[in-house]
Amino acid sequence: MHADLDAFYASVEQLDNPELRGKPVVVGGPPEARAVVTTASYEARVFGVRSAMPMSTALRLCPQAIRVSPRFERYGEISGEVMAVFRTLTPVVEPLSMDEAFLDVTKRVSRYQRVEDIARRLKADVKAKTKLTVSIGAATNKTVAKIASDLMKPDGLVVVPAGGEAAFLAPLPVRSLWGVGPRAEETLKNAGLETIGQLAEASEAQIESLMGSRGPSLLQMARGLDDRPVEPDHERKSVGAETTFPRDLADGPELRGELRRVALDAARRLVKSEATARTVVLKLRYTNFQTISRQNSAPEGTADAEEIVSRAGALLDAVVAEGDMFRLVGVHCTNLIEVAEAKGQLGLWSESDAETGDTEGTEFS
Ligand code: TTP
Ligand code: MG
Repeated sequence: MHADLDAFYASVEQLDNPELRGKPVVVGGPPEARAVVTTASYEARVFGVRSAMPMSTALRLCPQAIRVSPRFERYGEISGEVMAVFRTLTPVVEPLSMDEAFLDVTKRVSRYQRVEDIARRLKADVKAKTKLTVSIGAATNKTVAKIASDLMKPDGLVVVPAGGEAAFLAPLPVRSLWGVGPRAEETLKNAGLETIGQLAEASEAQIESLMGSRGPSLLQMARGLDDRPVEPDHERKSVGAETTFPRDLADGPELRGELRRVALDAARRLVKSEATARTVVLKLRYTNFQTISRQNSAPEGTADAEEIVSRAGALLDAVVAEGDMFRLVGVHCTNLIEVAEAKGQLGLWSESDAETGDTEGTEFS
C-alpha cells in the first residue's frame, strides 16, 4: 500500500484551528517575502491554487483564501503519530516524506482479510488517532500503489487487483510515472507517447534512444512491473550542516555568523527529521587542513535552534586560540531521539532531506 495524507499541512492547520475548516487555506510565507505555497486545502485547489505556486499568484486566484505560515514542528509531531499508526499494521513501513509511506501488508492479506478491508481499517485508525484523512492505493507493487493513492484524492482508496496493473496504468498520462518530469514528458510526447499504455507498447530500443539508460526501467514500470521491496527506514545517526569559506576566517563576527548559519541549518534538518538531539558536535578545519571536532551533550534532547547555536558557540569559545584561521565550520547533531519514540511510541523513522541553501548537509549512519 501507498498511503498519503490529504493536503497535509493545510489539514493540520484546519485541525488546530476550527475556524479554518471548510475554508480555502494556503500554507506558506507572506507574498511580500516572495514566498511560495507549500500546500493548499482542497477548498483552495478549486480555484487553481497549487503547491509551489507563488503566494501572490495564489492570493490573486483566490483572494478569500486564508494564509497561514507553516509550523514544521507541529507537522513533524502529527507525522510521527501517523507513522506510528501505520506501524500498528505492519513493521514494514517505508516513509517517503512527512506525509506518505509505503506499507508492505502482504502478510496481512488472506482469503478472510481482503486488502480493501485492511486499507479501510487503516484509514479509520488514522482518522481516529489524528482526525486526518489519508488516501491509499494498494497494488502488487510500489509504482502502481503510488499512482493509485493519488487517483481518488482526497480520502481516496483504490485497489488495483493482481494482474490488472498494466490495464490500470494504460490510460494514464506518462507524467504519472515516477521520475517522469516535464522534460521527459515532452520528449515522450514528441515521439507520440502520451499515455502509459502507449509507452508500454513501445520497443526497448525506441525508449532507450529517447530516455537513455533510464529507458528499460521506465518501460518495465509502464508495463506494470516493479519488484522493488518496501524498505523500512533505518535510524539516522546524525544530521548536520557545514560550510567551507571562500577565504579563511579568524574568530570574529564573520566566523560567528557562519557558525550561526550552519547551526540553524542543522537545527532545521533536525526538525525535519522529526528528532531531537542530545549531542551537539562542532567541527572545525584549520588553514592547514587539520580537522577537529568537539562536542557537548545534555541529558535531554533538543531541537531548539537557539540552544544549538549557543552550544555550538560555547564549543568554539572553548577551543579557539589567538591567531587561529579556519577554512570550514560544521555543526552536527547526534544521539538523536525520534519524536515518536520520545513520546513512548514504537518506531523510528526519518525522511530524506532536500538540500537547501549553500551549506552542505550531511546525514550518515
Ligand atoms: P504532498 O503529499 O505532495 O501534498 P499534500 O499532502 O499537501 O496534498 P495531497 O497529497 O492531498 O495532494 O506533500 C505533503 C506536504 O509536503 C504538503 O502538505 C506540504 C509539503 N510540500 C511542500 O512544502 N512543497 C511542495 O511543493 C509540495 C508538493 C509539498
Ligand atoms: Mg499528501
